[in-house]
Amino acid sequence: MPAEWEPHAGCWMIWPERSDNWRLGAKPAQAAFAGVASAIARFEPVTMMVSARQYANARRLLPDSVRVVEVSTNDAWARDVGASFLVNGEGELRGVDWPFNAWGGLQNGLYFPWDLDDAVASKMLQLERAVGYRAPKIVEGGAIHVDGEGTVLVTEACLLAEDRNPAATRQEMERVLKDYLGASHVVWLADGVPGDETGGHIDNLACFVKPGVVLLSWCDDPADPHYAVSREAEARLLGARDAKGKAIAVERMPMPAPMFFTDEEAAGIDAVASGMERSNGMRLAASYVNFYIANGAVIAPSFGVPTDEAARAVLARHFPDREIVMVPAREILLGGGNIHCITQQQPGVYFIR
Ligand code: KQY
Repeated sequence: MPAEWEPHAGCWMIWPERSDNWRLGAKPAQAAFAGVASAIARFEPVTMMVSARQYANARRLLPDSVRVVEVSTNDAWARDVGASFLVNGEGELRGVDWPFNAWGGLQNGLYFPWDLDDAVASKMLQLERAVGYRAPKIVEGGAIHVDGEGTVLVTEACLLAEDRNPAATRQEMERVLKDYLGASHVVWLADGVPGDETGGHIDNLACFVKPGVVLLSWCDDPADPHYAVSREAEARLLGARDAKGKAIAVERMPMPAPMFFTDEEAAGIDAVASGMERSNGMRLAASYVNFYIANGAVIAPSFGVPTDEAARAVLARHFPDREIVMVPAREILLGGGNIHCITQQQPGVYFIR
C-alpha cells in the first residue's frame, strides 16, 4: 500500500444524508463535505458516491469537476468502508475489501444494517476495473496508517477489539495486515483518542508524515484523559522501529481544547434506536491529525478555535512543498470523524517504485 503522500489518481468520498448522525437533515454536513471536496478538487480528481435520492442535490452543490456516481451506502465514511488501494509489482491498481460491521457489530456498532457500506469497496474496485482482495478480518481504513515502506501503524483498541474480530490474536492480525497490504512490520499503539466512537482509530491519534516521522495528537492537560493516551503512544513510538529497522521520530500536534455538542446541535439530530449517542455536553473527538494529503496539498480540519493556527504551522513545517488548506470541519466532527475519515486516496499507477 503506497503512503498517502505518494502521487494520487484521485480521491473518493461519500455524500452524507442520514439524519440520525448529521443534524438538520444533513444540510450543514453536506455543505462541509462540499467544502472538503472542492478543496481537494483543486489538486486532484474527486469522485463523490451518492444515493439515488440525493444525486441531483449533490450534483447541484458540488463543483462540475467532481465526478458524482450513484452508490448506495449506510453512511458517509469513505476511509472506513472504501477500498484500501494498493499498487502491485507491475504498477497495477489493486485494492483490499475489508469486511465492515459499523465499528462493532450488533454489540457496539453505531448502526444496523451496514450491508450497503460493506459492499462499497467492491463497487469502487469494479468502477476502476481493479482486482480486489476480500480480507478475512474486519479492519476499517481509518484503523491503519502506512509509511509506504512496509510499516503499518495501528491501535490495539481497534485491531484486537472483541466486537470486530472475536478472539483474534496479535499474530493473526499482523499476518492479515502483512498479507493484504504488502507490509512487513506492524507498530502497535494502545488506545485512540478518548471519546472516539470508532473505538480508537489510529487516524484520529497519529499518522506518518514521511518514513520515520509520526505526528501525534498531543495533550498537556493532566486532567484530560488524552494526556495519558498521548504519553503512552509517544513512549511506544520512541521504543519502536520501522520496517527498515530505523528509529521513529515523534512530532507533537497540539490538540484543540475540549469541544462539546451544544444544545442546539444535539437537538438537530433525529433520535432513533441506533448506537450513536448524541447529547448536549458530549465531548467531540477533535484532532488535527485527521487530515488528507492530496497531490500538492494537505487538506486539514479547522474548528474556529485558537489552536487552528498552531496546527497549520505544524503542518506547514512537515509539508513544506504542499499548500496547507484548512477547511471548517466542525459539522464533520459532529458526525463522529473528520477529513481523513471521509476521504480515500487512490494511488496513481503511473509511478514505478
Ligand atoms: O472516524 C471515522 N473513521 C468514522 C466515524 C464514524 C462515526 C459514525 N457516526
